[in-house]
Amino acid sequence: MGAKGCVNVLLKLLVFQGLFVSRPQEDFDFFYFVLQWPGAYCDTSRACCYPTSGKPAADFGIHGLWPNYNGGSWPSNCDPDSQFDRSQISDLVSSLKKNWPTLSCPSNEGFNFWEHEWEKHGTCSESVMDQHEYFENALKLKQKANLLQILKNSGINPDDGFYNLDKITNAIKDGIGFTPGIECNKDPERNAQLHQIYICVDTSGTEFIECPVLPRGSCPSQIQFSKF
Ligand code: U2P
Repeated sequence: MGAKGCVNVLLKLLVFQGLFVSRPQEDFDFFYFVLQWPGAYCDTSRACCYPTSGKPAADFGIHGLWPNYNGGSWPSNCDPDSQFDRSQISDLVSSLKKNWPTLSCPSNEGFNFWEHEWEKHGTCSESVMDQHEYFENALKLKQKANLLQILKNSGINPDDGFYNLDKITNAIKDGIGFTPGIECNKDPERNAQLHQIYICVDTSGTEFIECPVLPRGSCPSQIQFSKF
C-alpha cells in the first residue's frame, strides 16, 4: 500500500472510531421523572426547611430525573470526573428555585440538592445530555406534565382530604396519556399521603412513555392530599 492508501485507511479508522466513541449508546433504558408534593415532604415527623428564598409555591416540585433499567434497578454516581458546575446552569437558577425547590434542612439555596441529583443520577445519562440539558429537560418535563392542574381539574385538591388512589392515577393517566407511579409517605398521625409521582420518560429525556416497570406501590386505596 502506498502512502496515499495508508492515509486513506487511517482516515477511515478515525471516522469509524469517532462514530462510536463520541456517541456512545445510552447505558440505561428509560428515566423516571419524579415530582414531590411539598406538603407531604414537610408533614412528617422529620419536618422540612424552606429554601432561603422562602416558602415554595403550593405546587409539585421536581425531585429528579433518574436513569433506570427495565429490570427495576438503576445506575448511580456514574462519573466522579463530572462534578456539578453551577456556572453551566446560571441561566436556569431562577427557574430551578421555583420548580426544583429544596426542602431539606438546614435551609439553603438549592445548589446542594441539584448537585446531589446531578452527581447521583445526571452523570448516568451523560451519553445523551450534558449538565445544562439535564436540568433544562427536567424543567421542560415539569411544564409539560402540569400535574397540579390535572388533579384540580378532576376535583382532587390539596385540602387535607382523602382521595381514592385509582382516581388519582386515572386522572393523571387521562391528563398526560400514560400511567404514573404514586408513592406515599406517612404524616405524624400515620396517615398515608400523596408524596411523589413517577412519570416515565424516553432515553432522550423529552417524551413521556408507558413505564417499563412501575415503582413498587406504597399507598393504600385511600390517601390524603395534604395542604401546603
Ligand atoms: O427511594 C429512596 C431513594 O432511592 C433513590 N431511588 C429510588 C428509586 C429509583 O428508581 N431510583 C433512585 O435513585 C432516590 O434517591 P435520591 O435521588 O433521592 O438520592 C430515592 O429518594
